[in-house]
Amino acid sequence: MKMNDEAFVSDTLKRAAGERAAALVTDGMKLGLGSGSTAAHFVAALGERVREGLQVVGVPTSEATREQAEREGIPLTTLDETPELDLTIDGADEIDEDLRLIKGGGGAHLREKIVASASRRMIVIADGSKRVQTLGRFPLPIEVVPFGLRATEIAITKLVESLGLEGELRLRKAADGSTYVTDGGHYILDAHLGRIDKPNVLASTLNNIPGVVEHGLFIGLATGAILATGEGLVELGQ
Ligand code: ABF
Repeated sequence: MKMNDEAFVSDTLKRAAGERAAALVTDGMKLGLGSGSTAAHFVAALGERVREGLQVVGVPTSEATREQAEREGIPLTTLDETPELDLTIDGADEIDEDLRLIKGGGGAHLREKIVASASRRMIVIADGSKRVQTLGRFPLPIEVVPFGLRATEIAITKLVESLGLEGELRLRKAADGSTYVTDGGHYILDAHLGRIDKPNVLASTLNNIPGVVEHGLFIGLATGAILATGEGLVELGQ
């Protein structure tokens, strides 16, 4: 399918960020391999370096990334075998000035957060349009257990309102119209909040709701970012 110009520019920027991230990897690194289209560019560039002799192992954050990494010939491991990682490279849907993220547009945020938490460093790669002053324009994915879904929805709505936020929760659908099911067998409620003024508070309180498995607010996990803009790469943190 031919990309339209905007999509082509975005993909070019994502590729630049992914290739820059792959250049940061050194021999012997234990890596977290992110998910999404930007991370796919990183995995492809990493695969080239592996085929040239780079010695690394990687923990994939989704089945899609696992399949791509296997095709690229990147040696894979698990967090059980390799519980402490050196570096995770992953995409994001929004990035604020404090490197707080909204992730999960692709539904992989549960494994992504676990892998990021096991990593000494996490570098986010994205096209520059993902950078925002305030998180929340992108709907916040909230992963929930199917059991008791309606009760969980009501609890989340009450919490959101208690924090002075407002917005609609929408059960994520798959392409065929069925309810989307994550790699972990859960559902996702996308919270269309518009803006999240206190992401740290929302992140910690969401975790207290029974039935909520995980959410897409990544607070204090990203140590750096590589943002590709029309003027070049912007590198933040490390
Ligand atoms: C994944 O990549 C998700 O957590 C995030 O939603 C998505 C970003 O997608 P893309 O890189 O395709 O813009 O990490």
